[in-house]
Amino acid sequence: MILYRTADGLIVVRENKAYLVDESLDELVAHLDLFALLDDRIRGGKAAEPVKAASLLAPIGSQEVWAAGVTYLRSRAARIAESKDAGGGDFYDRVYSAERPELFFKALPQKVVGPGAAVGLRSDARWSVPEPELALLIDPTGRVVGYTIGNDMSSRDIEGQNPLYLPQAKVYNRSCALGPGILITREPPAAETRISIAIVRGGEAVFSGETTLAQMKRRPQELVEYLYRDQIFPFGCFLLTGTGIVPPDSFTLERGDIVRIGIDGIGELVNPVA
Ligand code: DO4
Ligand code: MG
Repeated sequence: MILYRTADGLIVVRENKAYLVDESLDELVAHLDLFALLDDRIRGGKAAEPVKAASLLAPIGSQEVWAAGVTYLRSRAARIAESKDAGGGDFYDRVYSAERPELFFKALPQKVVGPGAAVGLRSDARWSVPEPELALLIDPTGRVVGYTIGNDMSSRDIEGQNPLYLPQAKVYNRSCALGPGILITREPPAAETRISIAIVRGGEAVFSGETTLAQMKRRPQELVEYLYRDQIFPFGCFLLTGTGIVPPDSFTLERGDIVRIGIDGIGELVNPVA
């Protein structure tokens, strides 16, 4: 089942039928068994109007958004290359195989955009890329209760100048997109689940790429264990799990581009670049 946040409230969709949900996303995430609660709503509920794409909002309440980095070989290689003049390459190599993963704070809800809304470029960046990532929805007890699509927008020239500039390269207005909805399931997505991206400029794809979850170096639960060490998340949180697709170094996003990210079983997140 997929949970959508819309201008008319929360809607859960199963087998193409939509059902209104009265609780807020914060209440749902704090529930002991979210899957069972929504299953119950569907069984006892009356089908509502289908979800309208234009009414979709970012599927987030009060959750913080965190992100993991260098969890795919492709990201490791891209980061080593972009930071070699700054001497940062060694850090990325080491974190790829270290026991402790790279985790960084990405966004508060007000910085997150939803489906159809514009993602942003930093005005002082010259080399910007989207990062298509599987996003976990984790409840306050540390259980992964859902999955959505995340775009970890990144300024590669700023990050590459000095790894200590990472927060500036990663956290700015409209630097994170989530959506279109949250897959609520008790089964983790299969290793062969595909993540794909197409960047469209003037009606033509100027970059496209694809990977699978099988390429991810770390298990989601391993990332969650580190994130929840000595931190409490009363409303749960989202965790982006890292990118396995990086465009060639000659590529930078431009205003007006359209970023389309698909993940099997979840849907497609589409955002223009502003
Ligand atoms: O270390 C920099 C960021 C890495 C990242 O965002 C990723 O691998 O997805
Ligand atoms: Mg990333």
